[in-house]
Amino acid sequence: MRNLLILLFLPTILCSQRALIDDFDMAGDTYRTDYDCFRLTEERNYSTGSIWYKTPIDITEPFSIDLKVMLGCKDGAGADGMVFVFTGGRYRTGYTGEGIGFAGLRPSVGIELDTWLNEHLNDPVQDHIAIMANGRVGHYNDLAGPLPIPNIEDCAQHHLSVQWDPGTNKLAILIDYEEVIAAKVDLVNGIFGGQPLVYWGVTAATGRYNNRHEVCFDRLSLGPLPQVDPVISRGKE
Ligand SMILES: [Ca+2]
Ligand SMILES: [Ca+2]
Repeated sequence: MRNLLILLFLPTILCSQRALIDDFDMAGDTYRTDYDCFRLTEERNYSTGSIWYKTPIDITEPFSIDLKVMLGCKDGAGADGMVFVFTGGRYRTGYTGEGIGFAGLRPSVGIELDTWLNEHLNDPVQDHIAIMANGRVGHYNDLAGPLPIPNIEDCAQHHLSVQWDPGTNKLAILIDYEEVIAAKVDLVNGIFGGQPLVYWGVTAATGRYNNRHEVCFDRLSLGPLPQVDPVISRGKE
């Protein structure tokens, strides 16, 4: 009986793995904190940083990536935000300031958490989230959003989950365990030119204003997605 139970639970155990700190490369101003997270920027102007998982992931298979993000303690004067990125080529950090370390990366898909209003990019006044393609940070051809969210520069860690289902081409983003935005997109053919192996990571940047940006990785789960409550998805479907 005991062996049977072990066999039953084995697939679940095997398809979920805790991301280790040494599984990531750091770029730009990033450094590892003494509590095993990554600080991508300090409270310093014109800073940028990124981390990248060293092993590419196969986007023809379903997966979810869970992490915690901290976007600083300054609301009104805090900038610029963070972007979770899938990228095809050799990974690096994109442009600073309003580029949030994502601008200029191509081919790519970015899930932007933007905390600074740039009117010429069509940013909403509030902190906002958007799913964007190919390093374009202006909100003119977003895959989903931009969607205003409550102030996220609240000095607290927030759980972020990125879930990909190639069966339905749904890329869904959960903040603090609630789905807030989703896009229907053919990642393999529509974005990455038929290339199924892509790198993933997180970028952050400051400009004329700044904030402290940190990320801690929790878990990479390969295989069928966990069931989540059917919360209203306000992204483009
Ligand atoms: Ca912005
Ligand atoms: Ca804010």
